[in-house]
Order: sequence, then C-alpha cells, then structure tokens
Amino acid sequence: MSERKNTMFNPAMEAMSRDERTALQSKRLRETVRREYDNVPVYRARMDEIGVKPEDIRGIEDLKHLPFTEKTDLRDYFPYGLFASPLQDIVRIQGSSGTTGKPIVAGYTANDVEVWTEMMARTLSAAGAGKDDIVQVAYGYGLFTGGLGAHQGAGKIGATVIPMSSGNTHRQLLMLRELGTTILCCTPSYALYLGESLREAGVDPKDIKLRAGCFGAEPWTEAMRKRIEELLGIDALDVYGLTEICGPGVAFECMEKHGMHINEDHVIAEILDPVTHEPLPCGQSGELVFTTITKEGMPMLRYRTHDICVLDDTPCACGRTLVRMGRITGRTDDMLVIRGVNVFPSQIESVLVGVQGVAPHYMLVVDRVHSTDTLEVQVEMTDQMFSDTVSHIEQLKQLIRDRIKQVVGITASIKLVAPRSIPRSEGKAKRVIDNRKL
Ligand code: DLL
Repeated sequence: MSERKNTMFNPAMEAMSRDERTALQSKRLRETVRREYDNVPVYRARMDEIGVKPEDIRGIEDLKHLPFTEKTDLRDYFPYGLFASPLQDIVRIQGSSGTTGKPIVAGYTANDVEVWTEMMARTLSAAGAGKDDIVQVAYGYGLFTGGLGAHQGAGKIGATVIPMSSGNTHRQLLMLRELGTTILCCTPSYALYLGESLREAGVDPKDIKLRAGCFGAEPWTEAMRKRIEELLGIDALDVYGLTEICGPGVAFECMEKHGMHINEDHVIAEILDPVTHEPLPCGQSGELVFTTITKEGMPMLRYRTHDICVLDDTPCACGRTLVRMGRITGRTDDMLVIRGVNVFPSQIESVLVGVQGVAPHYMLVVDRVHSTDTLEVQVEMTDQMFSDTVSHIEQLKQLIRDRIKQVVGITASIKLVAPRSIPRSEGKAKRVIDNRKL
C-alpha cells in the first residue's frame, strides 16, 4: 500500500475553522435562497405557500424553515423547470435514471463545472494523487457523472488521464499494466472484479504500479475494502455523490479511511429523522439531505437523498475540518443500485404492465456473481401464455428484456414462471430479494 500521505488540494477551504465555515455557509445560503426565489417559480411558490421570504433565512440555523426537494420534483419539472440560470449560461447537462424511466437531468454553468471539478480534485488529492500520477477512469462516461467527474478532477491536479470508461475488463487490465496506472477510479464492485481477474491472470499486485483507488456510486463495506486492497495491493477509498448535487466528489475519504469528508463550503448536509423529518444531531443515523450553496445552474434546497448514514464532526487526523459522513447503510425508499445504475422496482413494474401474456406479479432477484451485479426478473405468465409454444415464450422473454433495457438501462435475465407461483403478500408486497453479500 501507498507510503504517500494525502495532500489537501485547497487547505484554506478544507481546513477552515468551524466558525469561519459557518459564516461562509450562512452567507452562501442567503445568496442561494435569494437566487432560487427570484429565478425558479416552483421554489418561489413553495416558499410563499409556507410564508417564508428570502430575508427570513439569515444563516444556517434557519435552514429548517426551507421546503424540501425530492427526486420526483426533478421528474415533474423535467427538463428545465428547476434551472436557476438561463439556458445560454448552461454549459453541460448530466443525468441519471429517475423513477419512471424518464431520466432526471442536471444543468451546470461554467462555474458549476469548475466547482465540481475542484471537488474531484480534492477527492483525488486525498488519495495522494498529483501530477506524477496516471489515473485510469473506468467509470462510465456520458450522462452518468462518474466518468467525466473523475476525468475533470484528474485533469485539474495535472495527472495523466486514461479515459477508459467502463467495461472491457481485458483491455482495462492491459492498459493498467502496460501504461503503469497508479490511481484507479471505478465502482467498488468493478474494482473487485478487476482485482480478481488480475489474480486469475497470474499477476502479482507487486508487479503493477497501482497505489490507490477512488471507488463509489454504490454501497460497499469494510469487508469489500479489505478484499480490494489485498487483491490490488492498494489503498481503497470511498467517494460519494449524486447527479442532483453535482456528481462524484460531494464527499470523499482521506487516507484515515474513517468516513467521507463532505465539501461543506459547497453543500450543507443535514441528517433527518426518517419518520418525523426533524434534523438529528451528529452521531445519529438518518436520511442525508443536501442544500447546495454555490451552484448556479440548478441549486437544490434541502434535497432528500433517501440515503441513510451518520455524520461525524469529531476531528480527523488528516487535518481537514470538513464533517464526515459514514458509509451509506441503506435507503428510505426502494431504490436499488445495480452495476452503478439506479433502479426502482416501479420502473420494472411499468414495463411489465404494458406486456401482454404476463401478470403484474413479479420478483426482482439481485445477486453478485464474480463481483458483477446481476438482476433476474421473475414474472408470472398468464394461464393462456403458460400453455403456449416454447418459441412464443422465448419471444416474450426477449421483448421484456429489451423493454427493461430501454427503460432502466441495464440488461436483466428474464425468468417466466407459472401462474400464481410468486408468493402473495398481505401487507406491503416484497418485490426484491437482494442476495448480494457486500
Ligand atoms: O452515482 C455519482 C457518483 C459517481 C458517485 C461515481 C461516486 C462515484 P447517481 O447515479 O445520481 O450518482 O446515483 C446517486 O448512488 O444517492 C447513492 O444511493 C448511491 N451512491 C453514490 N455513491 C455512493 C457511495 C452517482 N460511495 C446514488 N456509497 C446515491 C453508497 C453511493 N452509495
């Protein structure tokens, strides 16, 4: 593992005193609220409805008076309804899957891209990366924020970037070995797979130059960290983010490996009681909520991530004063993250109800085979289809597979089962069996 300690990309912001940061956050919050109220009719209407004016928000202590934002808002006001800047000033659109297959999109001004880039520069610096490094980006490029986010950050610290994008494991390993990659950016499950494949190819981690990795976009565990570190001989660090806020880099781990520092000069984090929605103190587990305080294109007030974690404001040995978030331990909704893609059971359901020959009784079985997530969709055939020919049944499977791919963006295996064979439930239907042992 690496001998190099983490370096701070922007010590003035990362190690600022708590009081100074609170003052900075309060000032930026006031500006953001004013911007939202003046430029986004949805926010103005919501604030008017609850009787809150921008001047009522004097500092972060008033955050609790602001309305929440939900993922459904991004869908309802798709595509530009939540933008606070004119389209001429938007230089980038990124996106991810929403609850119905309609993507959700986020717009960035040039300054927003710059801020996001710095967040990823901080992330990579905390992993000890600098201009002497070769950063292999194996997150997907495109609307998904992983690839471009890591790419931009690596460029900012002056490293050499290899924009591999995801997939093609053989090629990834070839480049990693031949080009002497030192820093790897991808999902933790893919890092594990790359590690296992490397071992299968008979390569000793001592013979590669890899030192560290910034892994995120899906939940993982300490056990997985240990395994990745052993297989690849590296420091494996967690990175968190979401499209609605900017993308990867909202929070990042340092070499202390003790939670992810949240870039609090750009976002304010709150933890809410999942039932009462009242803010909870540090150390208590609840739903993570973010308010952006520097974003221009699509600022977010109290965005409910539905991710569950704990905040930790005890001092970190790295010297950063940024509060840390623990690993994501669950979600308050039913969103699954499969191969880094956000999947809602309701999306699959919307596909199935539109297909003749199947009943809307289904079960999603998620597993992890050779470090890769798999999704099997079990769905009941109608009585009529059950007695149909094998070739018709195969066609039906193909149709469902194609539609799921279109709507959700991932390939699932389809298992058509006999009528009435999926267990019925009297309460909330159990639609998901997640066998992944993280
Ligand atoms: O996953 C952004 C990202 C890219 C983060 C690369 C890290 C690295 P979305 O596709 O919008 O954005 O998905 C966001 O993914 O609400 C979490 O549920 C989950 N997630 C992201 N990072 C982590 C992590 C990107 N480190 C959703 N641990 C979030 C656990 C994570 N879950």
